[in-house]
Amino acid sequence: MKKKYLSIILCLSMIITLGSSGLVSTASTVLPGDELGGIRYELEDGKLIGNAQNVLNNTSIFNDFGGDGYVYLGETGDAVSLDIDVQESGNYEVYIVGGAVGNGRKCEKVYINDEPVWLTVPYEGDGVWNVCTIGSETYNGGIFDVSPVTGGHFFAKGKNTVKIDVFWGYASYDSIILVPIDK
Ligand SMILES: [Ca+2]
Repeated sequence: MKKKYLSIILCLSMIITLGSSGLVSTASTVLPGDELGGIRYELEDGKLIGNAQNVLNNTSIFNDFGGDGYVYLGETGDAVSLDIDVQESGNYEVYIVGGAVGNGRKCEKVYINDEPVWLTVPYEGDGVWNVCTIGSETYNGGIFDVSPVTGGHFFAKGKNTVKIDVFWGYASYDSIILVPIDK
């Protein structure tokens, strides 16, 4: 009886050891956008709207991502809205880590505290993240593009909301990165 009890304890401690070693290996990954030195917020923590989907702990398309996964937005009506906690009020450059699925670049509407801007995601193959700038509508050689807003975007200390709303869709979104602009 006592022997059986001991083997259960041993079994449980092995499971705990395996679980914690798994966590350590994912935390050390260098991700696209880390070079900006900004503050990263994970889109999979946001509120999903329409048929938006969380893709969690799944490396079948993207083999790396921040946090627990990313959000896939398919068609019009799909959106993700993320409340972010900003420690210091001020102006920030905003980047969104996204990857188009299927051929062709994608473009979505983004709202920063209800201020509308645009986002374009270049297509460089399935499973490739791009660190995308957001901004106002512009055209480069007749192709829709965005021009970053001069001076960045103002964020108040505390709760702010960033929403990505499908315009073209069929794209995945991993993280939002805020880079403070020197005053
Ligand atoms: Ca993520």
